[in-house]
Amino acid sequence: MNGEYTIREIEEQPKVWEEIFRNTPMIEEIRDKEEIIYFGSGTSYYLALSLASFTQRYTNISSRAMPSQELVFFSKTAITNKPTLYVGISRSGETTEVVMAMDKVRELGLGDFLAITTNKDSSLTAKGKRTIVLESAKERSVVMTKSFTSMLLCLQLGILNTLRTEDLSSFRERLINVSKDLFPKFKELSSSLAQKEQKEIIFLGSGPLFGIACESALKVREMSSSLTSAFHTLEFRHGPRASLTRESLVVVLLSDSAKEEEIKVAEEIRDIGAECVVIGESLSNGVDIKSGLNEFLRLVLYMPFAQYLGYYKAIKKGLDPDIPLNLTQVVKI
Ligand code: F1P
Repeated sequence: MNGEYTIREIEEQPKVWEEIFRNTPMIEEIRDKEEIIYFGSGTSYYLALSLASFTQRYTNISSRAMPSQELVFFSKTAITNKPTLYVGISRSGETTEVVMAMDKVRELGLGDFLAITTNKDSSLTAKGKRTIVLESAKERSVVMTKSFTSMLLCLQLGILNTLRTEDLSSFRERLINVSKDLFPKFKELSSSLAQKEQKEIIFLGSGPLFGIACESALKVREMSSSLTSAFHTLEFRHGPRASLTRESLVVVLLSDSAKEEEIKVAEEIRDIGAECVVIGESLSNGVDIKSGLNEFLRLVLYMPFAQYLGYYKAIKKGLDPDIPLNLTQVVKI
């Protein structure tokens, strides 16, 4: 059956998340740092975007995300002489640019080097000073689903565990309990939306949700070869909305900090006649996640919507989500 690995990996996420809560790492490397730079490629870069926003919010340390290629080819625009923690993110641990970037920062950078992967015998594992390996997040599919949310959650928990500022057991309880209803809710909504023809599918997100919006757009694009894009929510007014038609689907991933303005953007989109789905917390008109978690802690809960949408759209188009067109599981140049 088409997509059997992908659907299984999507639905295994809460189980892997539970295991990560049971084995939460410490990330002592953040101590005494003036900069934290997360780097990865594709999905792993989008993970870095959300994680950098979360990290600066909780640690007050300047935190940035960049595509691995920028560290390799434009290292002078990224590396400073400040004490820095470099974190390489890679499901396979074999993406050429990520391995090259880790080499580069070790050669040029000051500070510490951490890696996270699902592949314990990878080249990245060999290059990092310390590597967090999440074998339970290993995937058969080309596209990243549980590996994305698991590596994101693991690094979030590692930072919270090191700071000792959050009650991780209540975080775990809320995340796992809400997943029981949320996954079926997203599955039903996404499978119904997937039956419609959309000219374009756009995801909007602010703050830590911009990385989630980018990853959501990539998931649907990769699995179903659909035209998708992602923007910061209010940025959508500054030009990108020009392409909206009745065949457009726009998904607004609501934050807490900009919620009121983001809802106005959604209303403007509906006024133009495009379909608009709003996903957030404490919502009357939209999909209410009902986690009781803030915009930084509930990040992984937004992902099943786009993962299911990509899966069902691929099936509708007669494609196999496990083997997306033009893609390989590991990108080596
Ligand atoms: C990540 C990546 C994904 C892409 C596809 C192939 O590589 O390039 O971004 O969507 O799944 O793998 P990595 O995390 O293994 O470095």
